[in-house]
Formats: sequence, structure tokens, C-alpha cells
Amino acid sequence: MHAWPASEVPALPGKGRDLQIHDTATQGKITLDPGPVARIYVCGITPYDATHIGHAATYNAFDLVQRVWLDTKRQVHYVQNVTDVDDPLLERALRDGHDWTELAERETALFREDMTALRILPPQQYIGAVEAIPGIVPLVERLRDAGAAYELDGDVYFSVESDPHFGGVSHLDAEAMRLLSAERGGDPDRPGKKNPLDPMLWMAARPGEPSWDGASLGPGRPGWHIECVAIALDHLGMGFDIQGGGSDLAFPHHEMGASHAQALTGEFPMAKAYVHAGMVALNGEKMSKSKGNLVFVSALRRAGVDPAAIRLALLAHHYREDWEWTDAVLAEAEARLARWRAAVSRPDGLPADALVEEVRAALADDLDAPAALAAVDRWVDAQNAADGDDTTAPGVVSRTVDALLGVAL
Ligand code: 5CA
Ligand code: ZN
Repeated sequence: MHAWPASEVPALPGKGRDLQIHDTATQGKITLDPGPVARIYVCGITPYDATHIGHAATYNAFDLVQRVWLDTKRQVHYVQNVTDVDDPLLERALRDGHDWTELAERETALFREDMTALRILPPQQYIGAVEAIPGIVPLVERLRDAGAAYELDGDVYFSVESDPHFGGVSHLDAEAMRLLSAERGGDPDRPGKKNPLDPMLWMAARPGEPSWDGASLGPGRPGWHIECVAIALDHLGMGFDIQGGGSDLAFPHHEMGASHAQALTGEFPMAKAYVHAGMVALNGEKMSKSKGNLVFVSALRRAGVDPAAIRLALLAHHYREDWEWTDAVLAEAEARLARWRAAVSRPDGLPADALVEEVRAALADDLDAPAALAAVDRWVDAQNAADGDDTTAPGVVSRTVDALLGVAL
């Protein structure tokens, strides 16, 4: 699949700092030390209702990771998937009488437009589940042949007991895992499973549903977690720097994915850091496709909202926080954008070398975007109050805000 166009990232004077980031698995901040090419996998959308503000907030967080790394003069290898076949997508297409492939294509196209408008840098590989199937089948066969997977009425399940590290990403107790598994695509109550938590790797073809050649597995379609593992291992290999997504993916998705990869390779860990963004809510509840309490980026854009203001609204919240989208959040971001634009549109400006370092320091410290905005606010307020006799061109401020925060002034 093709991704979307990259906006240019201006080079800044000096060099950025190494990223310290909160890792869900070790439950604390770690300093990542990627090689010359930093490797990141971020879980992509299930394209049946895209792109709401919650999605945008999560992809904004990982865009900051990318920008911090680029500022350290590293290259970034970024891979993202599209879950373009899965139960929720098929159910939505059936409910609305749409062809599921057309639904997926339409929503993925809209997602690309939204990402472009928000200046979220694209992944180098943007891979659909369907196109990944030929790579998924041999992995499931390998797990089965190694005794890490078993068959149940034609479906193939992963045995969580095959990974000694299982549980080490999300640190939940058995009851919490069971509840979340039932809520998030698992089937803990299905009789005949070795462990109620075991997730499906390969689902045998069901009447009326799409299916693909599964070689010795028989016709069917892939489970959700193995999709991301196959794509990540194919393009990044084991031990990549960050596995990212929203906090609703920590369990079961990232827990199961890590176990699949570790059981397949015998190596540990799959990723050096498991990074999770908080959930955005609307009217007191998590914004979610299943609940339908959604604010779409495309609807805001159609209503004439500047995408730079949407981005500033996202940046005003620390990525790990759960927060609520309101009209006031957007109004504040629009006012901030106007103040910032007024400040950089003057021909002269206050010195800004310290500002570049402050923004760098804020983002390198677990992506503290609110602290970065506060630093820019301080410069902007002083600049808007200054008498105009200063000699530094404000271009470095625009370039800093563009390169590190993805906001074009
Ligand atoms: N296709 C899978 C991942 S492989 C999936 O979870 N798709 S999704 O469309 O449901 O979500 C896409 C990304 O947005 C995930 O990282 C998810 O954690 C994140 N996300 C979903 N809802 C919210 C929300 N309300 N707030 C913040 N992030 C969210
Ligand atoms: Zn995923």
C-alpha cells in the first residue's frame, strides 16, 4: 500500500537529544539508544470510521518520536499496518450494505488525507493485513510445528504458555486479562482452548466471509496480533526500538504480539520499548468507533478548522494522559496559533537559541509537548510585547516549531 506524502522537516542548528520514553513493559522511563537507523512500528487503523481525534492524538505522539530522532541526525525506519480485514470492519460493511474492500479503501484514503493535513510524517512501509497474508501463513505454520500453537475445529490458536515472558508487557492479573480479552476481540469462553486467553492465529473460512489460501492451515484469514508481528518482523526484525499504539492496545494486542514474536524467534524482547498513548474522550467516554462518540479530523477540516490548530490542540496534552476533547480545547489552540503566527510574522525578533534547546529538552523528556508549547508561548509573549528593535530574524522559531512539533506557522 502507499502511505502519504511527507512534509519537509527543516534542519535545526546543533543537534537534538536522545529520547527518554516511558516503557509500559519496564513500567518506567528508559533512554533509548537506537543505532544510526531508529526502528519503530506503530499499529495502524482498522479502516471503517477514520480518522477521529483519538487516532490523530496517538499518531501525533509517534510523530514526535520520529521528529526527535530526526533531530539527532538519525534515520528513522517507521512501519505501520492497516487492519484491512477483521471482524469489526466486516461487521460494519455488512450492517451498512457496503462492500468491505471499498469501505476499507475509502476510509484508508481519508486517513491519508488527514495525516497529510496534520503534517504527520508517513511510515516507509504502510502494509495492509491482506497483502501481508502470504507472510503470515508460514509464521503460523512454524508456531504450530514448534508446539506453540494448536488447532481447534479448524481454527489455530497461539498457546500463551509457550512464551515464558507472557504477561511482561501489560502486567495485568489473570482476571483483568480475561475481561480485556473478551472486550477486545478475544474469545476466553470458547470451550476447548488450552488457556482461555489463547488468541487466534488463523481463523478457518466462515461461510459468507472472505478467505485466503492458508497452505497447510486450510483457507481462512489471519488473527489480529499475528498480522502486526508478521509485518514488524518482516520489515524491522526483532529488537526494534519502539512498538507503539494507544493504551487500549497494551493488552491483549501488544502482549500477544510480543509473545508471538518471542516464541517464533526464541529472542527477547521484540521491542525495546512499548509505548502507549492515552485515550481521548468525548462527553465523558473514550472516543470509539463502537460507541460512535466521534469527532472526525475530516469533519473539522471541512468546517474550515486549520489543521495546524487541530495539531496544537493535540500537542497541548501530554501523550500519556487521558483527556477530553471539547470546543474550548480547540478554541484555545486556535487562539495560540494566531498569537504564534503574529509573533513570527514580524521582520525582527528576540533571540531564540535558548528556545530551540528548551523545545528539544521538553520533547526528549518523554515527549513533553505541553512543556514545549509553554516554552514557545514564553518567547511569543515576549516577542509580541517587544518594541521591535531586536535584530534576530524569527525564522528559527518557525523552523523549530515546524521541525519538532510539525506545526507550520
Ligand atoms: N488496527 C488496530 C491496531 S493493529 C487498531 O487498533 N485500529 S483502531 O483504528 O482501532 O485504532 C488505531 C489507533 O488509534 C490505535 O493505536 C488505537 O490505540 C488508537 N486509538 C483508538 N481510539 C483512541 C482514542 N479514543 N484515543 C486515543 N487513541 C485511540
Ligand atoms: Zn497492531
